[in-house]
Amino acid sequence: SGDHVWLDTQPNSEFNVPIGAVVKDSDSGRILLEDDEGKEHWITARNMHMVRLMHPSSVQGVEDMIRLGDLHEAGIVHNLLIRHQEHKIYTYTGSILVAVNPYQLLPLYTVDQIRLYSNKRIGELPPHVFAIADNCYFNMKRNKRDQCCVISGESGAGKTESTKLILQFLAAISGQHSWIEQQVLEANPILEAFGNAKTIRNDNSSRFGKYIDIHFNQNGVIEGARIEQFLLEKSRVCRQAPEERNYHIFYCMLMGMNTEQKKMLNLGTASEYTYLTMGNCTFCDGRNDAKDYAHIRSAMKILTFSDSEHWDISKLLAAILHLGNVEFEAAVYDNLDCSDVMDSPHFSIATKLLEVDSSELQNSLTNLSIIVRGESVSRPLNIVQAADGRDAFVKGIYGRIFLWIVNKINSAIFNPASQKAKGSHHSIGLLDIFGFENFSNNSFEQLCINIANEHLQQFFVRHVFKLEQEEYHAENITWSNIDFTDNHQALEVIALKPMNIISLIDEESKFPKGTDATMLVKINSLHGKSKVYIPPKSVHDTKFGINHFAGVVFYESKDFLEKNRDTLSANVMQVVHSSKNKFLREIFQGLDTTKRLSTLGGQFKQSLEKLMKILEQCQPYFIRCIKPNDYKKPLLFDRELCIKQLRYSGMMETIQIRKAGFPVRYSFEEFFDRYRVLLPWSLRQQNDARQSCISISEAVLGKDESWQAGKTKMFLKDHHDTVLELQRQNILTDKVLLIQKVMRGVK
Ligand code: AOV
Ligand code: MG
Repeated sequence: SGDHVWLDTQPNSEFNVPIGAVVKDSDSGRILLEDDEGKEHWITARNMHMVRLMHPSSVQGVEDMIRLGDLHEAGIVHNLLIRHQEHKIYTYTGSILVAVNPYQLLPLYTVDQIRLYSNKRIGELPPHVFAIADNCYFNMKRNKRDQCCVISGESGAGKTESTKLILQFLAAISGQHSWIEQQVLEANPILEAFGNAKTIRNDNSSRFGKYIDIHFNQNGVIEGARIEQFLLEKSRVCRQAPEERNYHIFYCMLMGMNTEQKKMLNLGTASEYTYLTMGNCTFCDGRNDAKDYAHIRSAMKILTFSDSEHWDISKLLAAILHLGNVEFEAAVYDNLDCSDVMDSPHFSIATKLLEVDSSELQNSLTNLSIIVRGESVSRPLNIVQAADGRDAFVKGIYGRIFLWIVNKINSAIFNPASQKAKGSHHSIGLLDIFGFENFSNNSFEQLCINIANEHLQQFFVRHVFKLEQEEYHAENITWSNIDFTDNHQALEVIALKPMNIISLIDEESKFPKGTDATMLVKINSLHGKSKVYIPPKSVHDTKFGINHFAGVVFYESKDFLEKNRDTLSANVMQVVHSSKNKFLREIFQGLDTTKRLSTLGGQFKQSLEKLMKILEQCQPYFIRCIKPNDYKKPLLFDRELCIKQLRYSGMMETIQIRKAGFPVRYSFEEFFDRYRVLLPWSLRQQNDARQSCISISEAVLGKDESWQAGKTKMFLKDHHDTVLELQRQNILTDKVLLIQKVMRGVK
């Protein structure tokens, strides 16, 4: 009784791995087990093969998974489970942090905790996201190199919260309580108001990706920052799935704005607007839209948005809501299906807010000009086309407001001096994108989101497995290869090699006669046999599948081309350019209709590739966020869901390579420069850099196989780095220096 065991009840099912259990009782030839989920099992002698004794390290749980005695999936998931039950949501795998979403506020992020974690090496204290932030900062100063923190995990796993915590930590330890630090922190509420929304996966789901690059001066003080955004999901402005909401800002504005302002914009309550009620959900439990609005307003002031700029934005947001309520009625002229704008106050309010000519706007929404043999010809639109055109206009406005806001924020927080001082000044970049998504209905947006996640996974695989093992070989390190799942092939088919899926979508979008159906035919003919692509089931089926690293996702191809083209008709652009609303004209500036703009997919691909280049220049830290259940509930750990995430993120192999490998590497010169103080006196005369490094390591880390010297570099484990730093710190404290001086005097 009291023994801990692994219980394997269904050895052959896919997501079943043995569960931890404790022996409760026994009688004639049977034992009673209680498993990790509280279920009881009587095991008879005949079934004893289903039970194995647990390693002591699994009974207590470990802070760093490379120390697990039971190095198998059951061991990993059990370790995370028992820690999660004790509110220990952070666990290391070497210096990679695994963070399980607690879905409750834990007292882990106080000022005291910030103080506690500052200037400590990884492993000195229990695992924490602050420890990662602190070590990023320390590494930046020590190695004089840009750092980045890549945060991954599926929707709702906790990426955005982790990003905010790191940002708060860095602002606190950079230690000036300056205006710029506050500005960098307050950029978040604005971005989230305009770029986050309630989805069924996450009440505060990021619908855009962001890379925040924080710039520090030579003294490690924040001197500025820059935010890069990726592909806002514009379709949400016009359409939401059941139980989902539009962007927070709309609901916040309607709840938080004062009566007088609302009157000026003719605004009512959220339930009155088509664009806010498509998901049949205008409230979000746990959010206070009115309070958030006050926060957004104050954040905007901190980021130097003037009152009139705020008002300009509000006017356009209100115009969007009114446009959404505009309806079209069918009409027939000259035997053609046409449409008219139905009479309603909403249309005239929208025209007033947009400051455009009413008949011109009406005309541009119900007709389409096309150029035929050099001449502009007008063609009427039916009611469906007219509504689509109106939605495209609205999406254009919202997307442009978002870009304008990001630019505005950057103009407040970006310090050109830090750009000039590149080389001596360094930065920490935080990447927080939209997590992997698989809904019951997935479209072009999901494809882009999931491709971004494929790129991130590849970045992880490259760094943790590929580059690492290549370097061991190049440096003649004793090493037996560790296998890992590489998503490179999939990424090639989807986005990299010639004629990849995304480029076929792009090509078809540029082709005037291309349709979603012709696009599918092309993809089928080129990738029908690929393991990555799953063709539609029949000629009538419009859904295709992609085998992503995180699972198969089926995409509805309808509207793919339209979404990818992302163009506004010349008529609508004409209305914008002739508007008296200066702000409306400003946000559309530089958008010339005659120029063929690159597609959404094309722009996205470009910005992703640019991002990957930036990341390649940095020393990366990784945080893997895990979502413990689908119900946003505290203390509920769904084993199967977690096993799935651990599996596709490659956690098992990651633990193996971090356990056997040498993730910390220094050239002999770097190593010697930093740790020469640790070289025993008797060996100080040595001239050979490599030999000196070996001597230091033997003295401090011991003579064993746990570290190695290669051809040009020292190869160490994460904890060696900690030990070396701590010893160095000790030696450099004044007391020791003083003793050394005295000793020298005596000699
Ligand atoms: P995500 O960024 O990974 O999803 P979030 O960071 O928005 O996920 O987290 C989702 C929700 O989980 C938050 O709104 C919090 O309620 C809760 N949560 C996450 N981390 C913590 C934490 N450390 N402590 C307390 N609660 C937490 V998406 O943006 O959908 O991919 O596109
Ligand atoms: Mg997020």
